[in-house]
Amino acid sequence: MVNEAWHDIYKQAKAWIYEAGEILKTSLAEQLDVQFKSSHDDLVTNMDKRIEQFFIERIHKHYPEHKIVSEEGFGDEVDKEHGTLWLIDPIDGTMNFVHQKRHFAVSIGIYEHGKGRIGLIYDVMADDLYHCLAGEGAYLNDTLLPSLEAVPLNESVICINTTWVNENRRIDPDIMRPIAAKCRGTRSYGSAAIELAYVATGILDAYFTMRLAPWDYGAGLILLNEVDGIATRADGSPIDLLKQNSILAGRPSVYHDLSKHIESEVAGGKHIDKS
Ligand code: 2AM
Ligand code: CA
Repeated sequence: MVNEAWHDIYKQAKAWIYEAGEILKTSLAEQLDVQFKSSHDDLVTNMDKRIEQFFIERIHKHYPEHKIVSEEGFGDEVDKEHGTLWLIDPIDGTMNFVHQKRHFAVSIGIYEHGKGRIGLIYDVMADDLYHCLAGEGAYLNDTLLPSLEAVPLNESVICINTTWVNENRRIDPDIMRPIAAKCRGTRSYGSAAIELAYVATGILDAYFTMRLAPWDYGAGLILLNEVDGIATRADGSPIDLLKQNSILAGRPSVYHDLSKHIESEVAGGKHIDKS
């Protein structure tokens, strides 16, 4: 596809994401219908479904040849990274949407034959749009984001969440404890998309999580790549765009520090889930 066509899609997707944000904002004053999915902490609302349908209807109408993979399952069956693919999370941070009424985002990553082209993460309540068209710089609203520079580990703020202390541990907690002790601080915001956007802007220095789905990280990876950040699975292998993955992402210096630490702990016999 020629660059002009990508500019049109970029403009259109931004307009839709702002429109979706308005619908979400308005909905906070209304009664939400909240349901459990796989467990008590896995929530879905009528709004997740409504916003997903909002995008699917528009994308199918405007770009009938494009495919969609989205969280609530109204998208397409996709098993190969070919063609133009939209990875959509209508609400990333649904628990925040329900409980905090802030720190939730609409996340859209658009790929062509597996290559990231457009990344959009809209933090609705902050009215912050993190966006990029690959090769043309990443932005927070109208501000160009600089390339990520080196930061020492002991001055870094790292985003981690409880997936490493949960009962069915996917990582040996002994791998994580020294990291938490060596960095300056840890944070957890409850929306992977916002957390990846924070890494892209440099207000977080790295992000480490044991399980994310394509719609959670689809946009974040494209933004991060645009500012020379690095993202892989926890064991350093490439992220499979159509599967659940662990994610280790960061500015290069901190990414490499964490990666080396994990690698040496695993070589010493500590357990890490390969996903
Ligand atoms: P969600 O709100 O769209 O479900 C919370 O730390 C982050 O992890 C959120 O981005 C959340 O996305 C995501 N998340 C929660 N449970 C998950 C699961 N079972 N698999 C993948 N991602 C999950
Ligand atoms: Ca979601």
